[in-house]
Amino acid sequence: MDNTTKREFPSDFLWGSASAAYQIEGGYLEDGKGMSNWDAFVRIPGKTFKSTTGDIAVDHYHRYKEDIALMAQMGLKTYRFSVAWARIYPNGNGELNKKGVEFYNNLIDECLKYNIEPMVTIFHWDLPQSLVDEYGGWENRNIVDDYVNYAKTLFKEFGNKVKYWITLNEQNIFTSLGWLTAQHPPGKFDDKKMFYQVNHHAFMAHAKAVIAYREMGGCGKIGASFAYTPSYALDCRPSNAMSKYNYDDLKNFWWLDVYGYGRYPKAAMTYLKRKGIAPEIKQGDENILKKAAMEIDFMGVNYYQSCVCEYNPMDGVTPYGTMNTTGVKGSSQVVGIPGIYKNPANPYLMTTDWDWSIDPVGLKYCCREITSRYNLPIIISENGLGAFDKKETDNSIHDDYRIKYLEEHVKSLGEAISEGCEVLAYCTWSFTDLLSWLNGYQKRYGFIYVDRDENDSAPMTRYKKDSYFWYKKVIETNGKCIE
Ligand code: BGP
Repeated sequence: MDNTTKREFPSDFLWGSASAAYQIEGGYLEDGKGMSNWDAFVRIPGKTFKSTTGDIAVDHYHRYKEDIALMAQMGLKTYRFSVAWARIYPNGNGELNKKGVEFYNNLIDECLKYNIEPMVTIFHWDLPQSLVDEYGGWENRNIVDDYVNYAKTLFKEFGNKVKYWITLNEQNIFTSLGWLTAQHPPGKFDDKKMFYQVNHHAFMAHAKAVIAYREMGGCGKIGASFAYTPSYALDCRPSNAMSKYNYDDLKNFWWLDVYGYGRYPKAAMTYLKRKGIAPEIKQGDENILKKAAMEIDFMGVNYYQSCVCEYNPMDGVTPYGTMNTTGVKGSSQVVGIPGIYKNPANPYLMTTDWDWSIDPVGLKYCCREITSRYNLPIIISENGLGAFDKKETDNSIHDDYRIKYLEEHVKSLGEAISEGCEVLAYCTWSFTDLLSWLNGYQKRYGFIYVDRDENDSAPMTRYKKDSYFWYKKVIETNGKCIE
């Protein structure tokens, strides 16, 4: 707590890096893969930066061996990737696509060949479009059975080789952007009632998959990954302190408490009931959520930034402010819920070109909160800096800003560990550059520069950035080099 303790990472600490199928694979209709909701969404004019798609992405589908060899050279201990549901079940349910299973078997084997622990995300936002056409996807409770069937297929096919499973990636983000702000599929605006209902379906899908994993004898580790944006009250004015409390109940604990305790936060639920937007919960659901909460092995955290909470008057800002998807600093607007909270900028923190605050302490804050509140081990499943990178004429990429960002966050994580948090893994976002959902290819996160831009005919050659060599050293010394 006093920051004087030595930062030590456990000897079996998993230094890793993460990706998601839609953002990296490409091959969007190859070898029997079906269309996903994202394949359909990006074709609607104006939805993504310069109309970018993941049709080819960074061609990992064909270059995974090259990418994993680069990971091995670096000494990476774990590679977190997601499975594209529509490669396994092109229609979401029904007939299994053997070619899809084969691809992921090859990918997993390639990791294992180099002693890289595969960490598999079951759902990272790309939903088979057939399920949307058939019954509305996550809006219909039928999704729970189809998701569980798909998850069980993965456990059966890969369960003997994969020891780390992430059920859902950032349920809070894909539902918020999908049903409140219309920025992700299905592109619905302000459908609050449906937003909470969709979330309840997703919680049930997560919970039933966790229970199924155990029933199938799975002895690896399983949990969900949450996009955790911890909050600080603007000042000690009681109304601002209370706005932080409300923000946490509505924006953080609404998800974390269900994963960790199997129940919704009471004040938030009371508020939703009063507004008539609480989800329909069937008899027996609560027991299932509670059972799954007892069975999860870790809390997955995707951490990028913290936020500030201030009281927001009834005629104040809404959740629908402009988001910066261009990299033009200062182009995002303050958002909030009228009468509850708003999130002004933090005057003590610098921001990225996409207006995300840079706050290494926030990472420790997340770990401490999870440890105190849920007493669960933690996997940092994403953390990284999106930036414009420049490839020099000699093909070097000097991303010292990324090194600085990651170094400060790793230090903070080390402090969390020395203060009693059990952290199993740290995955940076991302290993190679890849598609940023709404920001095209210019917002880069990787250790490996991929020579492509918004133009699909680019060569896609891989180049090591300076941060590649930095992370290699961090892994080699188990974090000691940054003391
Ligand atoms: C997380 C997602 C990732 C990734 C990352 C960076 O929310 O899980 O898939 O995209 O954020 O976000 P962005 O690409 O918007 O900068």
